[in-house]
Amino acid sequence: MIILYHPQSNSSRKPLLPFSLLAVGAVLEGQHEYCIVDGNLELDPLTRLDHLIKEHGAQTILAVTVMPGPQLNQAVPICRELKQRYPNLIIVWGGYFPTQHWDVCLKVDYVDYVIRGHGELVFVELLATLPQPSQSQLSRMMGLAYKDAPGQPVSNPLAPIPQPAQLPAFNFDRLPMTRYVRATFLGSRTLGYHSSYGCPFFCNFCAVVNLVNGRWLPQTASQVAENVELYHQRWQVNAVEFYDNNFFVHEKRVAEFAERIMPLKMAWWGEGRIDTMLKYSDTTWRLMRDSGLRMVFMGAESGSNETLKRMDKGGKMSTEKTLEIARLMKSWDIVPEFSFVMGNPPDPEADAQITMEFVRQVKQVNPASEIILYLYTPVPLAGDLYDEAQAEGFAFPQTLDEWVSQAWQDFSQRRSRTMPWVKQPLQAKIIDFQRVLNAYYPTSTDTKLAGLSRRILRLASAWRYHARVYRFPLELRVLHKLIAYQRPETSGF
Ligand code: B12
Repeated sequence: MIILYHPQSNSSRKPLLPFSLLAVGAVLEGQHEYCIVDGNLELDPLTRLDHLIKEHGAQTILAVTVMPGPQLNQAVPICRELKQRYPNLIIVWGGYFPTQHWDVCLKVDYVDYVIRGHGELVFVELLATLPQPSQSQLSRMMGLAYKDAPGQPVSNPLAPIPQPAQLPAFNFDRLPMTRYVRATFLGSRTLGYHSSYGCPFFCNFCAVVNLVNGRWLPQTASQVAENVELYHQRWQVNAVEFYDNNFFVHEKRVAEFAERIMPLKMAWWGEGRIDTMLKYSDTTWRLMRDSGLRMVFMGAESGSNETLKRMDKGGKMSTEKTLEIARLMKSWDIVPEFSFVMGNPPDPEADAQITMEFVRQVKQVNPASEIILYLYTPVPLAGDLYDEAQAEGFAFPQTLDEWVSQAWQDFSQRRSRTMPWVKQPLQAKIIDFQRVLNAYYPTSTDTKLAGLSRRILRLASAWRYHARVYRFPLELRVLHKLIAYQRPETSGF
């Protein structure tokens, strides 16, 4: 029996479909007995896992998907406890966190193997050799990290990414689908979908590069449209959020998809690149709008062209392009959602200042633009920015216990206050700016925020916004609490 376990992501939000496990499960169908345990749906995941292991006995394999942040926080104590109770239980980790920090994961006795990258096929290969693979078998499995004979962590090179168009379809019957349908600003019955692997760019602040090394492999437009139609028919879904790192890479695929789903009258949302979408034809924009595209999340990243160059955004990004797409999307009535990475080394003060001013320009051009401000958070081996962060004294934890400490949980969720190159007053400045901006331009994604509350927030913040007096907006803090304002960056992916 293989138990595919998704630790709880975030207790404060409704559960989202665990696509990592749907993808892994799809290749097990018909070959292995398996079940999915989604920690987001369980009151007591440890007891549930324990029951399953007891029921299925010694041959059980626990395969866990782990993202940094809350998932890691739940995966560590649960795996540790289960290994103590069942020393012969084989535990395999996969997903973003172990892909990047495989060596740290393999230092503990409660993680036996790590699957790195898009590893569903490698996982099947590993299963064929369990429970006692030889070192030579292990050393040949691309995408596997394991312990060598003396017990030291070693990793093989990443496996080629499987072609999603040729992978078996997700088996949604493995999950209680209705529990994932939720109301969002897009529609009363929203579900997520994931239609492509990777991203063809090498932005050096992004963890996706470590997973796919610049490759992007999609499902076909008709596969995606068929699944959206299935959502619509079986679960009366009226809105879809695409979790793809970059849904809009291929214009023809997007246009064909839009055309195919047009009759369904759905609303949809996805993540894309500014420079890619600026090249789209009017015909594609019209198809996207008419098929229900409401909002596109895009990394604008910085208000400084110099920083953009250093981020390796492919050399094609500029602040002028951000303004251009803001204007263009206004004309199509599709909301741009821009994320910015603030406080980049080596001069985080100046960097943040320039970006804050730039955000104001974006709002002037298109006031409906959503703005998401993140603090620069290094990912391992990702170029100049990481090198500079290291030079300032940054180092990743060397143990899982340290990773689950409060300070590193904050780091993983991009709200750390202890990054060596970002000094406290700057952190506070960014938070204050965000507070004023969010009050003056309340997000449209918070469906509970009524017209009157929006007007109150705007009125209360107008003088600060106009006079650029962002410091200590205590009154806005109180207002945001009273109105239960939901910040867009905490509700995003
Ligand atoms: C949906 C999502 C979420 C959901 C959680 C998902 C859920 N079901 O509950 C929510 C919104 C809660 C979330 C939160 C966060 N997320 Co998130 N999230 C995503 C997103 C958009 C999609 C994930 C997905 O479904 N992928 C599709 C599947 C098919 O791919 P996959 O997960 O990589 O799985 C494949 C392989 O990794 C591997 N694999 C994965 N697990 C396993 C397990 C086994 C056993 C095996 C064999 C293989 C395997 O095989 C799978 C098939 O190929 C990704 C970006 C992306 N497109 O992947 C970001 C992403 C993973 N998130 C990210 C981050 C940073 C976060 C946060 C930590 C930060 C934040 N935004 O506050 C938070 C907190 C994390 C948490 N645990 O709560 C980053 C990770 C960066 C990093 N440094 O590693 C990503 C990459 C976004 C980004 N570009 O920055 N997230």
